[in-house]
Amino acid sequence: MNGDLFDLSLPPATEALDAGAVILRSFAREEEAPLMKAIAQVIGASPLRQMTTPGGYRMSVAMTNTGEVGWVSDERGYRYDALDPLTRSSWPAMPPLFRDLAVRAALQAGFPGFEPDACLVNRYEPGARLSLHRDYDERDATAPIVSVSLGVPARFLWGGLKRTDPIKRAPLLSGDVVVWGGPSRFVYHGIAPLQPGHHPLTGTYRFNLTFRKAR
Ligand code: MD3
Ligand code: FE
Repeated sequence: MNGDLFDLSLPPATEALDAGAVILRSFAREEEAPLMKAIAQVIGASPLRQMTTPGGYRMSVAMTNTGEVGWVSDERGYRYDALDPLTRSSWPAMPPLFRDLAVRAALQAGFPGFEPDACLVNRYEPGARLSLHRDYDERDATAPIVSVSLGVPARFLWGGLKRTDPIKRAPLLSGDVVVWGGPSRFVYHGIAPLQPGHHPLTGTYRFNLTFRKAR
């Protein structure tokens, strides 16, 4: 029983969500307000928009990008583009606050030297969802993807490398950061329809930032 009352050990800094997937609970907690302020600036330059899938569906998640390139979807397919098709200008530069957070999270998860060149900004309204998919439009398969959740909680779904693999579920709360690399880089994943909720910084919305090395 020695030490029970005097146990000052910290909770683990990293927790494995799956092989190669590391969850850093509350990693971005102290930066939520400045992150939301930077997101507002990004949206001011390149507005959120609901993109169309190659299959002709309008996505329920509204998106924009920051960085050298941005992820876009339209009737012609998915790709990374240096220009925002809406403004016909470059995407806004990645705020140093964004980049530093992503680089620190990747390092903590065992991926030193992460150099994100793209950050997809997703905004979920109540009912918005992201159906099961894989992210394979990025050129560098050795680089992880870093995701930052802000605002209303979401239910994250992920499976395996095959669409038919069993689906696991985990809540993603504001400030949580997940790093997906190695064997989990190409797993199927999605977000269940957002439940009504409220967060002091985002109102009824959930925001998600995903940092990628696309080129
Ligand atoms: C696992 N975004 O933008 S974040 C996406 O919350 C995307 O907006 C979701 O899936 C969101 O493509 C989920 C968690 C996440 C992001 C990328 C991954 C998990 C991933 C890439 C590979 C494997
Ligand atoms: Fe994804």
